[in-house]
Amino acid sequence: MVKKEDFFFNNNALSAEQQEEENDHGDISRSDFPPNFVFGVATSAYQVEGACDEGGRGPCIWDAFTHISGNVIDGSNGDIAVDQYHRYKEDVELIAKLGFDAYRISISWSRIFPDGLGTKVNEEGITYYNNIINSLLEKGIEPYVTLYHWDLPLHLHETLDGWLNKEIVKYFSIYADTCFANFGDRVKNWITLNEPLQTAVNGYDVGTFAPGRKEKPETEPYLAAHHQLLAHASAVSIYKSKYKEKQGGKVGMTVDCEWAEANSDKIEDKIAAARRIDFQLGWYLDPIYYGDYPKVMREKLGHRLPKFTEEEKELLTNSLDFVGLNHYTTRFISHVKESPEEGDFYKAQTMERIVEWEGGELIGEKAASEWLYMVPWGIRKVLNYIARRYNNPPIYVTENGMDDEENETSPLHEMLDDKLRVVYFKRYLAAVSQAIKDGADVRGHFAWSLLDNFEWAQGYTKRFGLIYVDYKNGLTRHPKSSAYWFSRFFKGGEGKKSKSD
Ligand code: GBH
Repeated sequence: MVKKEDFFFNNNALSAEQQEEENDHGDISRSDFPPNFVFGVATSAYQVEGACDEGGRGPCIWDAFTHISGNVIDGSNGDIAVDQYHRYKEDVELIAKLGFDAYRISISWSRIFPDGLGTKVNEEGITYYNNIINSLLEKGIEPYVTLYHWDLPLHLHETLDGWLNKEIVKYFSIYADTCFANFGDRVKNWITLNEPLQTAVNGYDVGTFAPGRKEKPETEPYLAAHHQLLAHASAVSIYKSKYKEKQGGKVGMTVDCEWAEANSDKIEDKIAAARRIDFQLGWYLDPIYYGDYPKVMREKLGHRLPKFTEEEKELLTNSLDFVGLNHYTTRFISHVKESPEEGDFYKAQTMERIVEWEGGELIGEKAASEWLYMVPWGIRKVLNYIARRYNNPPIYVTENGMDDEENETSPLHEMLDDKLRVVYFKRYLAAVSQAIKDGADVRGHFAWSLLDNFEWAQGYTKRFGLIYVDYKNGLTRHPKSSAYWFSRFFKGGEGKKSKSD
């Protein structure tokens, strides 16, 4: 167990309480970041667009998954979501008013190719993304575009088993090529995949996300991960050979990582924490930076882990202009023989995730989601880890944020007064600025999320937005205190603690 006081002393870091005190004197401000540092907000297509059968969009695996009862806690789905498809102008307007530099969206693959096969482009889909990209640029907001944020065209799942079939690499490549060709004159920052780990583990091991497979947990997650990596590498090679010179953009991939801190000084706990990081980041970044999966994964998984050919290794090498990092929370890790968690991926890690300091105090304040605790020092550690382990690549924090519980009985003004979210961002941003001072090449931070939206298996029960969406009153948008905090922060000086904070 980790003793809190010792931990902060040994790590030369401020605890939440110390940070609070510090905040009373001088707050985090815009000038703590380099002038060209990018501040953005993020969403993803399935979570916000809605219009599921408009504009020629084909069905995706999340349409099918959400319509099976029991898969989403409140029985909801993204059919309408928060209707960004029809309200993008209003949303862009809000982003501009608040003063963000960038907006990270994702493209719905089945809006571009309704059956995923890449034979016939759906022009209405192209028009929609042209419209949103153009309105962003008109307002001086830089689009950051993710190609795949979990919404695989359903037809590819039904006919090819989706990510389990190597053929998917070909279809993803055609799709990526089409996006670069149509939008690349204006989009300069691309992200191929969002959190391939979650697709592999939740989609093909524990089955809590679409396509909900859990039949062959000992092999399928590793295959799904493998094909995602190959799809990424192929898309990047297309960008490099056909578009990079002319368009001059950059392509990254977004990985997710909870920081893993050893639960004691025991060597086996330290090894377990390192292993935990290898299973998250190493799974995707080691093949790109070192040509193969981490040694510990090869040892633990044996023949269940697919192998790369020499040619594939070549394609993967140097396939990232930047690392996108989604980071929300941190755990203490201790070594155990048998993982208490469901899922082959967790069993293979022989570790237990712990959320308490010695003495029983929580690792950080709990948000609404079961898995989310506010632990600002974790983001500094994970950023420094990436810098050290992967030769200091440019990093964008492509998601970071926390959620409130939906509460139908709370009055609107209470839901808009999201004090804890303001504290979360102040502390996490302070930790990001420390990581930059430590030497990590962090280029930007995107708050998750612009709006309350469809939170996957949690439906609409969790609210991650800087902007409240009134689901009962015509999906109207209402900026929360955190949105106004950001806007003062951008103007400089006014991020300082004021009486209203
Ligand atoms: C991101 O995933 C997603 O990219 C984004 O779409 C999403 O809205 C956002 O986070 C907020 O969740 O219930 O214990 O099985 C973050 C990684 C993956 C963390 C799923 C929580 C479920 C944990 N998330 N995971 S559990």
